[in-house]
Amino acid sequence: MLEILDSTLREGEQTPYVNFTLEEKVEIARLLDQVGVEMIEAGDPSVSPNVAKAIQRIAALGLKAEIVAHSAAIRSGIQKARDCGAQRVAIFYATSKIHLDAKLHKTQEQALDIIREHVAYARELGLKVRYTPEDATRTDFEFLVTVCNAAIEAGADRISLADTLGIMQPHLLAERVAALRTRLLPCKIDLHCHNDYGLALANAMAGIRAGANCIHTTVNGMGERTGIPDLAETIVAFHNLEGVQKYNLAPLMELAAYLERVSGFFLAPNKPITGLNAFTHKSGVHTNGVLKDPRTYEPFDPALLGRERKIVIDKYTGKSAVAARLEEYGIQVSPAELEVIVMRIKALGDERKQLFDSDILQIAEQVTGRELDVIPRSLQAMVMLEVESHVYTSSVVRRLRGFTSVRNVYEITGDFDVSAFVDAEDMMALNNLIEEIRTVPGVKRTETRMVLKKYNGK
Ligand code: HCA
Ligand code: CU
Repeated sequence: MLEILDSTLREGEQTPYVNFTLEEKVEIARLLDQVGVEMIEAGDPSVSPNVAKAIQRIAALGLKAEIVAHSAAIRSGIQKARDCGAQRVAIFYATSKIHLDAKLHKTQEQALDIIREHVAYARELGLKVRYTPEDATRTDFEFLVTVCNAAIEAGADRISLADTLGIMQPHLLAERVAALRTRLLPCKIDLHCHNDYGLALANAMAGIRAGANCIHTTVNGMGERTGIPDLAETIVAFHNLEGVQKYNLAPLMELAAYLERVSGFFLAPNKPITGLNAFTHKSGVHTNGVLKDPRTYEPFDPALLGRERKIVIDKYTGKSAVAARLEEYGIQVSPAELEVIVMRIKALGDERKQLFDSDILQIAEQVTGRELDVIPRSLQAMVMLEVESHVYTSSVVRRLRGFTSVRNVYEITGDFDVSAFVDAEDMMALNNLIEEIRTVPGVKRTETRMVLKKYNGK
């Protein structure tokens, strides 16, 4: 059964120009725990004191997920991992010839000793150990087997097959995993697949099929260069395509949005699962199909993620989509009117980059010759008021009801105490009205929201 280690806090913070605060890291860890990932890689404590502090805070939260600290094969790093309260240390040491020669200046024999020694040391400190042969996929296979078995003999119970440069293909990774399975001592195999060719998740899925146990992910696929598999894509792909339904999908959209906010690293609209356009349909053929039965052009129901489908109206649009959009506003048109409306939409769409609902409503109004009450004729606004704590809200409400341009007044909960719907002929009149409302005794502050469009109830 698939396991997930999420490394948003370690690999994800290695995204160019991304740094999280301590509080943000704690929030990310909490949300990941709600999703139910088996392991959270919380950072490498040798990077900085604040990274160490974050691991410590997260380890103390008592989450269900196992908390993993990353470390190079150095004693001080492994000690720090223990001091932070991590349950497991993930020790990485590169094994490919290019890394040994150019970066580490070590022979294979020296590397083997270093790996053995540090895995054993971590076990002495009472830590569970994952060993990562960095750049494993460019490592001589026989040496890879030797090194991993040495790490397992020294006490590692997990090996992370790191495709550090993202050079694998699904069939090749599957072959390697299957071969490792026959040659390695008992251990769990993690897959750490970088996405340099856009194959990270495909590679990881193939690896799981071939006998690996765990996929490393990050929220929004963050990480060095082009990152690693996205958490939401991984979970939804396994949920829908492989029947792995043990994770809680509910926090996934919130996690993606939260990470966008705190990282400044924004998703492309065409990003699968969490991207803006993932459930948006455009061409007449597609929208017509989707309106008749969403299964025609949707791989799965967007409600699975708490999302909604969207239909874009522009020159590609056909009659059924326009009729459906008008219907949303409670507007019925005859087939002949619809024909003309669509023609005009296509004409306008040819001239403009983007059409808005207000354009469509305006066209509908022109074609039908009927005044559509969804288009506000005068300015309408919602003025929200906060009332001084020592003043009776009802006394403010009474005063507001005396204004002729105030249509409805509501007492409400939340940051404001009262909300009033107001009409005004123009901007000046609205401005004057708000000024007047502000002079009502007991009104502490106001905030005004203008109505752009109105939907009538069924
Ligand atoms: C890196 C290390 C690593 C480690 C992966 C792992 C990689 O190069 O920054 O420990 O599973 O990609 O090899 O992220
Ligand atoms: Cu990596």
